[in-house]
Amino acid sequence: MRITRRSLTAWLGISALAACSGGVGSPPPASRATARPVANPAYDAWLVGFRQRAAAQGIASATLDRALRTAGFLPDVVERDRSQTEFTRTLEDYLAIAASDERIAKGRAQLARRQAVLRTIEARHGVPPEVVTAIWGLESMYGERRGDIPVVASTSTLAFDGRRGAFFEQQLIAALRILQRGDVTAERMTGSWAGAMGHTQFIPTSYLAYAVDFDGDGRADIWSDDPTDALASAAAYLGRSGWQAGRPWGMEVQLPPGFDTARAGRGNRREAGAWSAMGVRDMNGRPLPDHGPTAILVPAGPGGPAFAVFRNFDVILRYNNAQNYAIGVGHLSDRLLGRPPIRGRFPPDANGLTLDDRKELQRRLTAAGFDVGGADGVIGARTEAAIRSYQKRVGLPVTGQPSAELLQRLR
Ligand SMILES: [Ca+2]
Repeated sequence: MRITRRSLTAWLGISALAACSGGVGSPPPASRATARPVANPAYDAWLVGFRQRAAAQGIASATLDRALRTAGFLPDVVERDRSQTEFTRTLEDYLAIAASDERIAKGRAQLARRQAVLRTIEARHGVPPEVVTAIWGLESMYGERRGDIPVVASTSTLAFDGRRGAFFEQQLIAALRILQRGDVTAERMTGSWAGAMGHTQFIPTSYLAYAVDFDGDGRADIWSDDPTDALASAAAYLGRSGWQAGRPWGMEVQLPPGFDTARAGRGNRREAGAWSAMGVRDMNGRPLPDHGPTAILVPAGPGGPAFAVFRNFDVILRYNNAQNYAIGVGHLSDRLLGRPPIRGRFPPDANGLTLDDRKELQRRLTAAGFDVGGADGVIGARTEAAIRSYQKRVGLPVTGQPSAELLQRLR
């Protein structure tokens, strides 16, 4: 069943981070507007046919009648779907968001607050508190951004729209099965524009496959304010995907001079000892620990940070099949435990600017009166708009693009 989640993220081309955390580049659309359906005769006609297909798959007409009260064509969901596909970020930008000061601080507070239940979850599913908390942090900012769009509406809109119609019709059928079981009402069954639900953003098929009732009230409730069932469900997902208890996801490493990066990549696994024999070391200069078959990743190319990844890295990818996401979860989980930031230096970006340069550019734009929405070093829509305003004011060609010359001019 995990294939459905993989399909979703492969289709998104990014992690759920961009899909649900907002503020990562494009201005977030007003969710209230998104949730307001508009009349669409073609959608209504599609629903007639869908009702027959749902009935053939065992969905009772009473279930359909109740659920479809929350349905409706959502043009903004289609808009999000179209704009999402080309959206990618470098690992450096991704980590600046995924392991931001805010996400680390909030995660540490949640980890401390929920230590007891997270330990109980670990005892049952083998996944440690910091990893479950990191997934929670990336998926919904610890429950702050669970999504308020009725899932029957979002999945039916995307099933009707048809670009990924078969996939979303499968999600819609799964959502109806959840409703038919009585786990939640259609009104409470809300999620992101793409139908990812609750604290840990399960799509409906993932819910059917992995959601657990951990607090024992008889329902796997991933929608409630209390995250217990959602956190246990994420742990169950990883546990059943092969998580190895007591093992790390991976670690930052140092490569020897002249390391052939053709040897990097998940397809090239070796024993830790073989990498150590080539001169790969941990960040303290020691040989690599043995956690089974190990791959070396060099996501920013030669000269950038390098990582050794173990079996549990692949398990995180089963949750969300994007390399940046898996490194983000692993690194955030390390930071939640108080471990250090990534020490390797990312090379300058395509504009010739380092992260420090980009932060300085944002600080100087802010000081000059152009709001960038926080100097996190990530050049998003607000920073680009600020650059355009600045360029217009000082009489430069209006490109919205950061550059070394622009930074120099601001100094
Ligand atoms: Ca429960």
